[in-house]
Amino acid sequence: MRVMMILPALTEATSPLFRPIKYSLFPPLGLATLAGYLDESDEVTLYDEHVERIDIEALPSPDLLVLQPYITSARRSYEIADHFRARGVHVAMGGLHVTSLPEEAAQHADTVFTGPGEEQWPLFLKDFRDGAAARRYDSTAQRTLAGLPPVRRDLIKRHLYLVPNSIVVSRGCPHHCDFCYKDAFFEGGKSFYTQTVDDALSEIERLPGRHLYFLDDHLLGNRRFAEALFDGMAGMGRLWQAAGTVNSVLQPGLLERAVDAGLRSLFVGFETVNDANLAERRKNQNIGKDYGAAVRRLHDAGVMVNASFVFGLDQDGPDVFDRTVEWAVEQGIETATFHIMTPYPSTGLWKQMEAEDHIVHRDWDLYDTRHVVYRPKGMTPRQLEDGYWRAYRDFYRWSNIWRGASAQPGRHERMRHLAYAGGWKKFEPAWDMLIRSRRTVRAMPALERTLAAFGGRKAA
Ligand code: B12
Ligand code: SF4
Repeated sequence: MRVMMILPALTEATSPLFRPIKYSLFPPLGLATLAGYLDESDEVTLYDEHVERIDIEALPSPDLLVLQPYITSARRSYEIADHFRARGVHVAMGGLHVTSLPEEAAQHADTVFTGPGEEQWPLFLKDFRDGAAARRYDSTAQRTLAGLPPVRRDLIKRHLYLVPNSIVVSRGCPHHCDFCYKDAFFEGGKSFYTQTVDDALSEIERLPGRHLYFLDDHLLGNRRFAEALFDGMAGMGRLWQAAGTVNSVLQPGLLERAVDAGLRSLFVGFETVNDANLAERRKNQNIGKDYGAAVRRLHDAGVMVNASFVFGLDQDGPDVFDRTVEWAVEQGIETATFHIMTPYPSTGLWKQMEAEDHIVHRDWDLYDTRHVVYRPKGMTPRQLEDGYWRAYRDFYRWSNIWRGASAQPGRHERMRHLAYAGGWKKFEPAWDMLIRSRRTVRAMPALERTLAAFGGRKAA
């Protein structure tokens, strides 16, 4: 059987003019995971439009086309799907956006899947080979990562990515923030589960080099699993980055074990400096937590912080941008990611906004967390978009990078701050040249050196 898999990209990612480095960071792990279920005799090709151009007219017709649309790439995904269906190709679609809006996706696909793919995808493959594929497969309660075949990393064009060693060892998250994709995606079954520690360690061992990036929503979410994983990784000489909550950082002992296993930077969802927003958005695990203490704990352990913030929550007024940037700079946070609150279809936030008639349009292209797609309560849409862009500009001003560096506890940490924060945002044009040279992976040694030279816990 000839199978073609495509991760379509939103328009900006394929722009001939300028492509932000973020699109060249991570390979398409979801599709490479599904490819693991194919037979050895199947012929499979995997394209990622974030890093390569595809001319759909020129591509041959496979027996099966597999597409994974995100909300912002839904339009492009449907365009590709319609093209291949017109040629008589069977098109299968699944993933986050399809799970949010299966009826919409079904207008462009022969088969749609809701929820994680591991359970229904093998059933579909059997049905498809038997000539009896159904129109829709819904993931049910029996979710597990046990027996997961190895991710088909041989299909990933490693040289096109800055972080080819991306890895996921769990699915979902134990929390229930109502703006997050998670509860809607995992509805009807378990919403947080992990691989066995042995399987996760084997997957890590298969990856060359030192650097790893865990894309798990919350790698520290199951303490027992996380501790066993970190103990297994200690001594491997890995340097890695991951995501975790404020709460998990403050837990005694866990962070230290992660650092001893090679943790060097953590993506943390602070979301808002307005405490009143947290309860409204069910971000319960952050309520009453000392954000400053979490940052200090990370810095003292030699871990850089990538802080994530959302603007436009109900309690936010026009002062929220300056307050957030000021707080982040004062704390010496190395990198920050800002978002305009975006109600993804079928989340709790979406349902609330629909009921209040606050959603202003359904142009999914603009659901990219940089546009205002709803009527905010505490400011105008214009103030919100302008404030969002200003926050980025202000946070990454050299004067603020210097101020952030001087908030660091020691000389080493200050150097690291300058190397990382400066390198990340200030050299976007250099990143762009590297992407165009189609050798993005060449930047990896520099990233490894930065993480190795400046990170880690001082001996007790
Ligand atoms: C890595 C990542 C990226 C990477 C690239 C994506 C990539 N290469 O896969 C980059 C940095 C480019 C990126 C960008 C953006 N991202 Co992003 N990203 C992620 C992240 C952290 C991990 C994705 C991943 O690898 N998951 C692990 C794999 C194993 O899971 P998976 O891909 O979902 O695949 C499984 C299932 O979905 C399903 N499945 C998927 N496809 C199919 C197809 C079939 C046929 C079947 C049967 C099953 C199936 O089976 C797979 C195995 O279980 C997720 C968070 C998350 N936990 O998923 C956010 C996430 C997907 N991103 C999100 C967003 C909002 C964005 C941006 C808009 C952010 C921005 N402001 O720029 C952009 C735009 C993306 C676009 N292309 O349009 C949202 C998506 C919301 C939505 N409803 O679509 C998420 C969920 C983050 C969040 N919590 O809000 N992202
Ligand atoms: S902690 Fe993060 S991943 Fe978990 S539900 Fe909240 S936003 Fe989603």
